[in-house]
Amino acid sequence: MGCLRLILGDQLTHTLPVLTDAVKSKDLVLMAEVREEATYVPHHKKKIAFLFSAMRHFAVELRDEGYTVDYVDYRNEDNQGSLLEQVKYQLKQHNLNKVVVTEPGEHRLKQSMAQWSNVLGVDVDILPDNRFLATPDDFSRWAEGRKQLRMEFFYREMRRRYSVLMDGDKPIGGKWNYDEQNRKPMPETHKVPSPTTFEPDELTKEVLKLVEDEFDDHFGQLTPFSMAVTRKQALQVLNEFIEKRLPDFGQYQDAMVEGKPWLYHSHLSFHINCGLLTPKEVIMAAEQAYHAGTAPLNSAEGFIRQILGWREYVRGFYWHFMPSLKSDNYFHHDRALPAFFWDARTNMNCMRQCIKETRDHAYAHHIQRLMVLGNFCLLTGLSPAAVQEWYLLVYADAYEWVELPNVAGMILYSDGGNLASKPYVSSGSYINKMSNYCKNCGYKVSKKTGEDACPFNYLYWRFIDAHSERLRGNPRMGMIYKTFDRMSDDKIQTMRDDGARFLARLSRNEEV
Ligand code: FAD
Ligand code: DLZ
Ligand code: SF4
Repeated sequence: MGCLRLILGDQLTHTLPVLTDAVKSKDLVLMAEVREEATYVPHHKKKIAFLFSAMRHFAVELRDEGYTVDYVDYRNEDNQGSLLEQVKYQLKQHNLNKVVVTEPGEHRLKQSMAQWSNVLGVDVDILPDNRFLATPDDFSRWAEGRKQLRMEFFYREMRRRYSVLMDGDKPIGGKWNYDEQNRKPMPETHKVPSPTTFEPDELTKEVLKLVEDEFDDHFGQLTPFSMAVTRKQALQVLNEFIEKRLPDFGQYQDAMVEGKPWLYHSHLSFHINCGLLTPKEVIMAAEQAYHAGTAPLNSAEGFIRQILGWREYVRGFYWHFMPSLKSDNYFHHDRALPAFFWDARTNMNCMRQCIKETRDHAYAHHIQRLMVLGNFCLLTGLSPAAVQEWYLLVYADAYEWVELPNVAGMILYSDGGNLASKPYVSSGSYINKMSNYCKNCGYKVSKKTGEDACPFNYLYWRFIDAHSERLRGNPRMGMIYKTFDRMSDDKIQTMRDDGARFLARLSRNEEV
């Protein structure tokens, strides 16, 4: 008797042991498009289309490799609606006596799977996910006894451990981090290479029709759809990134330009997170480009840090701090998400552009997620639960293990500073420096107070004022509180009044 090998939608990797250990003549591979996974948050239409299409293509590849695959599509009459019920059904149909699965990326599913053996009455083997370069235990060992869990130190250990961009035990070039050469705004006339796009094939067209019919009420623009949905296509995205974008990735990493969503970013998170590419091969490709002389060190290092550093760090952080990470609310924030997070109807041009791009592409780059959208969420005191759900559903690369640490730890500081050494907040001047959004805005970035002043300006100081008790003792906030303490009482009162007026309008869902 063989076993049932379940592959989840974000486990589309041929080298996972759940596949490589299979006895092809006996075992059955199960993949299923189920309502529970597609709707536990109402994911962006493009995210569902991307994942279902990638899953269907992956199943075809597995069959070509000789695996026996049961692929249960969304409208199949045998579809049981959830992973557990589908596994139960398939075990019965095929008389199999064991389930093998790779550990899932999300806590809710891991908790559920821990009960599967009892519920199903068969052995359930949950194998480690060997695509990550650090295990949750590695992270917890690293974290033990440390007062601060700064990514930079975790990253240095990962560089040493995998000998990436190293010269013996020293970092190549003598420094671990070249960010002082990055962070440049982009000149308006600068021409950015076009992103790598693909025409939908017949399989993808079927999925697009399905999503249009079944998920019409979900957020987001479904078409045009041009994402890579196979490993071969994902490799093409990687190769074109290394050749055309990586050289300038570093210097323009933080830039934002109206009408240019893709810039010099890699657009690889979709493909790494669902398994079409492994983080290791992406890191190696960037390192090779540096050694071949086609990418400068500031770009190669900056890019590698995002994957070998941030991506591995947030995954370890997630497992280390779950489940409390999800319910933490350090500032006791509870404001509902404003309606314009769904329809982009706001006079704040930076918010409008970032939300529109999110709606159209299920993508926004890091600084848009962090310093525009995230900055707004924290400064206006939106409820962490509402913000977490929004980020989890709107981006096609979002799974809770990566979304939650970024939202709770990085943008909202709702964990009280386990991830970030201080809240990532800024006034409008940062957005104005790094983008051209302010030129087309209904508000004036140069004005600090008044009806037409940039809301980020007074909201920033309102936040500093309102949370003085919690934040003043933080050494990294010292300079900010020095400046604040020099402000006249009149000025502070005007900020407070402007902030209160803006927040009241937001709570009444009036246009801002
Ligand atoms: P690039 O800029 O080209 O970066 C290269 C790669 O580095 C990415 O593909 C990604 O794999 C990795 N990376 C970079 N930053 C991070 C980070 N902070 N955490 C983890 N990996 C990182 N990333 C997700 O993959 N899924 C999410 O749900 C997600 N939610 C986020 C929410 C917020 C509030 C913030 C601030 C960041 C979030 N990120 C998330 C991280 C980052 O914004 C995206 O990984 C990145 O924008 C994806 O685009 P890219 O592939 O073009 O990235
Ligand atoms: C995100 C997602 C969606 C939309 N649909 C499915 C699905 O139908 N079947 C499936 O196996 N996986 C899906 N996924 C991915 C899972 O939600 C993901 O495996 C868990 O969230 C763990 O990361
Ligand atoms: Fe955003 Fe303020 Fe600039 Fe308008 S003026 S685009 S609200 S930062």
